[in-house]
Amino acid sequence: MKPAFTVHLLLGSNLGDRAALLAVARQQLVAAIGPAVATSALYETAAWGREDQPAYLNQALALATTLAPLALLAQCQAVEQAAGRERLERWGSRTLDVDILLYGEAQIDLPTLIVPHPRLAERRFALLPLAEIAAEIQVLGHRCTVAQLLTNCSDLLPVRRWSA
Ligand code: X6L
Ligand code: MG
Ligand code: MG
Repeated sequence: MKPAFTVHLLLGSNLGDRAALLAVARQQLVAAIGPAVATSALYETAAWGREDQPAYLNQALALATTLAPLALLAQCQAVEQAAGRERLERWGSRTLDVDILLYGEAQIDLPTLIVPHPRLAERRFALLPLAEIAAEIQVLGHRCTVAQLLTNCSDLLPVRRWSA
């Protein structure tokens, strides 16, 4: 049997019916990638990078998978496409973004995929949902846990738990 890895993804949406888009994305990701191990709450988060944009809903998701990293990336991108994502401008608003934060304990450095996500430590919108489901995981390259990255994160943009 192929070994299964636990992968941690970050889902984000700031266009359309954000919560519905994330719910459909979760189902499609489980079908394409593997069973859910943990799911964080939804968080409403101020847009990073382009602060004139609508707020995001972000959510962290842990899945068990036997897919290799680039096959996993392809499935994440297919689910973004299914949500009607258009890449109009860098850092622009989007119906769905699916980012790979962690792939087991692997460090991956390919032209199209870097894991752990290189900007993870600077973004409260990713660290807070991830800490809810993976506080004690070690983040390679940083030599500390997700909880410690969150404690040390200087990002001040608002991130709060969201309910419909
Ligand atoms: C200077 C200028 C320093 C821009 C950093 C940071 C740009 C993050 C883009 C930056 C800069 C990004 C999400 C988001 C985006 C999301 C929230 C990005 C790419 N994705 N804001 N902004 N949630 N809250 O998922 O992350 S665009
Ligand atoms: Mg992103
Ligand atoms: Mg992305």
